[in-house]
Amino acid sequence: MRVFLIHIRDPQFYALPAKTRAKNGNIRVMGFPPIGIMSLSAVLKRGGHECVMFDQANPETPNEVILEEIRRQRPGLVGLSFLSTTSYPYAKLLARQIRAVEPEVRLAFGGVFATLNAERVKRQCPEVDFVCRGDGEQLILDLTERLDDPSEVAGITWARDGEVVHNLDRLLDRNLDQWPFPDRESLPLDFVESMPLDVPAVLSLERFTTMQTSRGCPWPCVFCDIPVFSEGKWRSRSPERVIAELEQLQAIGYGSVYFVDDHFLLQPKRIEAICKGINDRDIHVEWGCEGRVDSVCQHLFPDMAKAHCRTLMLGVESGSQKVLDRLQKGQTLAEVEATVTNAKAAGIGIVHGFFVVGSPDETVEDVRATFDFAARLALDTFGFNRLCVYRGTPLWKEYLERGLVDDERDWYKYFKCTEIDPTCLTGETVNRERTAGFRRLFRYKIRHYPLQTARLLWRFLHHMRMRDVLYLIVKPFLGAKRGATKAELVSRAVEHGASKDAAAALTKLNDDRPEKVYDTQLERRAH
Ligand code: B12
Ligand code: SF4
Repeated sequence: MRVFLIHIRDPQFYALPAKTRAKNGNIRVMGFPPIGIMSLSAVLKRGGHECVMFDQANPETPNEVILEEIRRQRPGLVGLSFLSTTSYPYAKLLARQIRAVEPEVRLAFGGVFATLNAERVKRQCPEVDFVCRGDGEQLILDLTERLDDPSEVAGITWARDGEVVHNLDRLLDRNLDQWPFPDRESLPLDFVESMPLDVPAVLSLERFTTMQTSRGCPWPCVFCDIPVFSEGKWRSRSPERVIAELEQLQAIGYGSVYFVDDHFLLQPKRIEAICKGINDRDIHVEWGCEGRVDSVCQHLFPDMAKAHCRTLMLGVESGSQKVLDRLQKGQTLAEVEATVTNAKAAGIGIVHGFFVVGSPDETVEDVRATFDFAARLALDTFGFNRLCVYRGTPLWKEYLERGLVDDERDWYKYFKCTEIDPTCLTGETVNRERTAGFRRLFRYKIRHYPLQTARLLWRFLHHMRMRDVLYLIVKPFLGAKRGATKAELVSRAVEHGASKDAAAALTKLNDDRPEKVYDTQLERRAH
């Protein structure tokens, strides 16, 4: 069967770095590759199907081109893949456009958001035949065989005689080694480093890709839906498969890889074997990963550094123990300090801290403590996002009980907690404190970590234009809230809070609005 797979993006989350092309003729895109559809494409091809992928980050395949290709090639199934609440409006839009031009084609949705909201998505978007939940590999193979009667396909939500049917869940498959490596070479795109500041990843302009070496996380942080998505389980690929994939990536010219695992630092034996394998096979691809600060793998940081781990991203969240406990993060400030110190001492180049502000019960003093804590830590980079609440998380459940959200009315909306929770500071206060906090943080870093700061600036200058670096430095001191500059929109080289706000606002609008925003983005890009 011919299957089309489309990775849906909201334009706020990728950028075209330059008009230059890669040596192989591919268009260079700054962002994370669509590893979800790449994984499914490999599985389909191995199963004897034909698969054509599209990524909305590709300026040469706007929706109109995708529609034309669907008309021309008449695939048996079109799968739309998207990650989050903010890309759902664009998925709906494309699904409706496809249905309008091809009334007969079978349409499927998949990804985390669709999984956690399957029945509601099916009702709101009846144009889509199948909402696919959880892992897609075996599911899509099964679906291609039973398009006409999917009643036996576990993990899908569909409609029979106008009634929404929620088939049984698929059993979690622990054998991740059975799947082929993602199909990274079929899209005419070369990805380079992801947004250097929002998510610094490996901070390199080498040919970049992502890998998934494990899935899931068993912790109960109240703002996170991964434990629900992964049924509280952690599953991993064997070190041998991970090393073989890295070896293949090196052979085809990739220079940096980011592991999109939810918690890479979980199993010491596996990490030890991966690091050993990397060295034994002379793999020199640089990599980055994420993990918890209470990881029992810290003694392996030196091994990881030797095996070219360049970036370690840690979920620090807050500099207030009270807030950490409120978020059920299950970690202490002392653990954060020890982990950052250990990682730097081990020689890991970039240690990043993910922080959130605007949490329930957080006071001005807590926000200040967070920035002061971040300043004192030997972190190289940091991000301070406003806490959001998604359906599926324990925090959403709490908000339902407190009457702050309504499942029927609000399930597809993107809320910052400050917008709806009276126990949060106001958005204005959080923004004011964040600006002031950044100033103190930068001053502290320059005074107490001059070498580290200089090294980081040098690194940025190596990869970013001077203009963007300067803007980055002065931005926190500008005070007044400003919209995204052209440079921000185009290069994503600087923090892009305003674009994110736009993405969030879009989830709350009527269904016709994404169409207009999409058109505006295309026009803007064309100029
Ligand atoms: C990497 C990542 C990013 C990258 C983007 C990656 C990309 N390609 O664009 C960056 C850093 C840019 C990012 C940004 C954001 N992200 Co993010 N991200 C992730 C992360 C860590 C991994 C995703 C991934 O690569 N998974 C690996 C692939 C293989 O899995 P997959 O895509 O899910 O696909 C599998 C299945 O879902 C299924 N499948 C997928 N599509 C389809 C389609 C069909 C037809 C079928 C049958 C099956 C199927 O099959 C695949 C193989 O099994 C996830 C966490 C997670 N575990 O998913 C969060 C996550 C998806 N992100 C999240 C959020 C909130 C965001 C942001 C809104 C954050 C923000 N406030 O700025 C933005 C929005 C981005 C956007 N618009 O899509 C949330 C989503 C929560 C929600 N309910 O909305 C998650 C779940 C993390 C979390 N717990 O908070 N993200
Ligand atoms: S925030 Fe991180 S540690 Fe907490 S549940 Fe989510 S993935 Fe796990």
